[in-house]
Amino acid sequence: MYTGPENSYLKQPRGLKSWLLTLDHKRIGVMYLTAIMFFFLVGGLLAVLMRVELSSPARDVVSAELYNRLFTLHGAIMIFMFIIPSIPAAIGNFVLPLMIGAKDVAFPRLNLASWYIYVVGSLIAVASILQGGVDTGWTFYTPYSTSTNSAVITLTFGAFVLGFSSIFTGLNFIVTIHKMRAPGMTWFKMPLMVWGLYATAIIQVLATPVLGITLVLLIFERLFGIGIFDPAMGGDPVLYQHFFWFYSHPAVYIMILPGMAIISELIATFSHKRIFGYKAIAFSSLGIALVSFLVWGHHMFTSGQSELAAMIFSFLTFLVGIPSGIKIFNWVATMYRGSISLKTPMLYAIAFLLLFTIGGLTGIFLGTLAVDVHLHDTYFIVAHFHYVMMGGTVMALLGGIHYWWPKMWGKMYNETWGRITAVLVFVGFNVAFFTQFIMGSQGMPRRYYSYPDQFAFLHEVSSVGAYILGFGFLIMVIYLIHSLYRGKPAARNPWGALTMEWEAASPPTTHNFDKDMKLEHGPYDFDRVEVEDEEMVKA
Ligand code: HEM
Ligand SMILES: [Cu+2]
Repeated sequence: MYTGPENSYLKQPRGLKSWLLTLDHKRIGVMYLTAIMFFFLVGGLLAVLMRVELSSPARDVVSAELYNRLFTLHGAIMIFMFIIPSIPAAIGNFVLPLMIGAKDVAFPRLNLASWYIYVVGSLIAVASILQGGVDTGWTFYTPYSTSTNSAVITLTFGAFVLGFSSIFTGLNFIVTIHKMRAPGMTWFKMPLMVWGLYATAIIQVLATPVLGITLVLLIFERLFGIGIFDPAMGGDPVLYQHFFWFYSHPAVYIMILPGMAIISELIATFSHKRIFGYKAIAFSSLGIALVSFLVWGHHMFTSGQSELAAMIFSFLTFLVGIPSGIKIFNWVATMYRGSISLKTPMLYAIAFLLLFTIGGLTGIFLGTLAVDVHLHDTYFIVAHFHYVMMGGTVMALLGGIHYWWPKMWGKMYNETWGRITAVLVFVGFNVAFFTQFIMGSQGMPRRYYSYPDQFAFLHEVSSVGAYILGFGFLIMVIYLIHSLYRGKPAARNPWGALTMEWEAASPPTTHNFDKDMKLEHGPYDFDRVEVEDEEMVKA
């Protein structure tokens, strides 16, 4: 299928075995990308099935028990197997060494091991389906998760294994960023993508072990009745929630920070302008990483925690808005008076700005103690986190996939179809999820397969939105795969960008660059450097 140069990393060395045993970060990135897109498809199909059920108030296609299993599996797959590894492990693996002018990551064998651990963890998690699935929700709250007879142990053990993959990727990236930068690339000459991956890696390494321990405790509680979450034995079920959210709140930043990292690159390149407030963006990533450890109690306002604790958590939650707001402000300021080119990746970046802002601001509503008591466990929550995770991270991921597609495969995708699809995805997404803010504020609870007639109209609209979204993804799959066979050969630097990965061939050779790299200009010096844009077409 692929007809690029013989010496590209895609062709050398040849054979399936050379892929399965590869130590090349680019190949590992491509293998991750394939795997996460597969799970995105599976998770997406489960979502569509739920939306079919929800398109009318009555019971249509699935039973209550099956519905519970669907949203649990959808949530677990989307979180643990899709979005957490998506940008860092798939895109990050591919671009990080290229962006810092290195030949590979610091520990290539550990990198390959991470991929295998990911595959094994995913297989274990998916095996829970064979045992009849899990009905607890992806959060596995006690006491229900210790008493239900569904396959909790298998799914949580899978998530436990997946955690190691994430930890090792984080460790690898931290060392790579410290040790492998090309001469001249000081910390403040790094692309902002690298800062974002660095902040993410810190959370991956510090928070993920907490989830690992929590899940092991849950498994032990089920197997041996150790009593840690069981009040009858002196334990406390709410303790589980503390442990879980101590990881899972920072984890939402494992999901969003790399998305923000991509957005910085897209906005600078397609505004053709020096990024506004480089240091502020870099430090706000670290700021978000730090504050993310202090706010987990906002998931527990209704759990009976003390009022003082709730007030403090509420206040700390507002603080997260500051570094996030700084980023949004700086991106908009970068676009201001830039020479903006509305290529597909930039359309996704703009979608991110709009949708993440809605997701983030509704997060502030939810962080407000009194408001959250009303909105807790309603569709407002479902809408909020889909705006952040899908409107934020998935939009950034799609932008990143299109942006680095020419580098990854040496082929250009069809720009017209790219733009049409970006609009479809944007419209479908909003129709599917904005409706849920309204339903949520009117009291529609989450995790129900059937509901009162008053919500019928909005649910139906929401389902139509999901179908539009699904249709958009279908077109995307078609034109992306088509591009591999028929796409125009990509130039070295098709977007006229200044970061180092664009100095490598498209696709790069096995060792990335044909010379030893040295930093010659900053990543956003558009005002100083004339870029050789081999195919800079005006939009
Ligand atoms: C492809 C479009 C998507 C659609 C149509 C969709 C739809 C849904 C639906 C219908 C629910 C169940 C709501 C309920 O009954 O409470 C749900 C829950 C959830 N979704 Fe999605 N979703 C999509 C994408 C995503 C993505 C990309 C992510 C994360 C990366 C995600 C993460 C979750 C999570 C964590 C839950 C909660 C599961 C639980 O309550 O345990 N979804 N989604
Ligand atoms: Cu949180």
